[in-house]
Amino acid sequence: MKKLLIAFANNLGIEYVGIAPAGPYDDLKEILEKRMVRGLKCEFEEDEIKKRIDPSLTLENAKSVIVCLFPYYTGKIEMANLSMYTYGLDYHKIIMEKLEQIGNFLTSRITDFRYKAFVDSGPLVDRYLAYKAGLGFYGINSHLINEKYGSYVFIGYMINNYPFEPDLAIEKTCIQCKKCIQACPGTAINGDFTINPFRCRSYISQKKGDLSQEEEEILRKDKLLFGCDICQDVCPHNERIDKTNLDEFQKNLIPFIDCDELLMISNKEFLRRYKNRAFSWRGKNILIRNDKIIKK
Ligand code: B12
Ligand code: SF4
Ligand code: SF4
Repeated sequence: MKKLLIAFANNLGIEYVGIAPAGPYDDLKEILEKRMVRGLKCEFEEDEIKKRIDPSLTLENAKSVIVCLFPYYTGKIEMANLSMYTYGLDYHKIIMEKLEQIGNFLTSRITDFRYKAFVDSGPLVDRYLAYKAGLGFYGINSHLINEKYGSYVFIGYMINNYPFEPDLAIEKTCIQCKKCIQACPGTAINGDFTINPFRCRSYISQKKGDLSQEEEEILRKDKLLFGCDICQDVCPHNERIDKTNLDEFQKNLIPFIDCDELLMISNKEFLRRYKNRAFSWRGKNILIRNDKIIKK
């Protein structure tokens, strides 16, 4: 059955698919508890640690987790003022569609097959699952790095009730050159494979409300209006990587947004034009605010 799953996923263009065990994940519990004590948990994450380490609290009788990588590297675009992960159509939608196709396929093959699919906004910890499923290794910048596509990969997963044989984690880390630590505009990279989200420019660029002077200074250190790519740009593991093989992330790219144009249009019009883009989820005023701060 695992062979059939892999063949079906490959047919959808998903080259990297692996299986993580169904937990509970005691080693992750320790990481999350330490992080909580250090005040590093942010509001974009699931609150309850027990839900993050135990798939069976999300799907009763969970037996394994299918994990897939979705590369999105398109090559550097110099005039870009958006982060690379938002160039293409919203990855949440594209990935969910592919995971649902896998779900339908397995439902047709396995009696009483049940699953729940997630990308980004699910209860579990996506990078941890990809690591456990043998799809990559950790960087000091906290990214999950894949041998072929580097860290420019999204992660999607399906908690399910079929006991697929788990894969083995790759027992290595990045080469620890520390270039990401030196280049990070927010000095957010702690050096122990964790980051401080509140100093991360990506977090600040998505944070609503007024920014402190320090946050504004961090934002001003780069030109991107949304997100931050610096710790990936400088990473040697991203030097000779392949561009995405997925059609959906190769076409319809919007690497640049003109804030003068945004000032002229209503929120409704903004959503009409850009609601299928990951950079639009916090609204247009965040982008306009960031533009003003960066140009100050
Ligand atoms: C909250 C969140 C953020 C927050 C905080 C990020 C953070 N590092 O905590 C903010 C807004 C800052 C953010 C930014 C970005 N994010 Co984000 N984010 C998330 C989200 C929703 C939750 C992250 C989380 O749970 N963190 C908790 C910590 C404990 O887990 P972790 O981040 O995976 O950290 C791991 C390492 O620290 C490692 N670790 C810890 N201690 C140790 C010790 C040792 C020895 C070792 C080896 C490892 C190790 O284990 C942890 C568990 O996996 C995930 C999706 C999800 N639900 O998981 C996406 C996710 C992590 N983000 C993603 C992306 C693409 C980004 C950005 C690149 C976007 C951008 N260009 O601006 C940046 C990158 C910033 C960075 N350097 O991490 C991708 C990452 C894909 C990848 N290849 O790694 C994810 C997985 C979404 C997805 N499904 O594809 N993000
Ligand atoms: S995304 Fe930017 S601000 Fe965040 S850790 Fe990486 S380099 Fe630092
Ligand atoms: S830049 Fe160097 S230290 Fe940072 S993640 Fe890449 S290899 Fe590791």
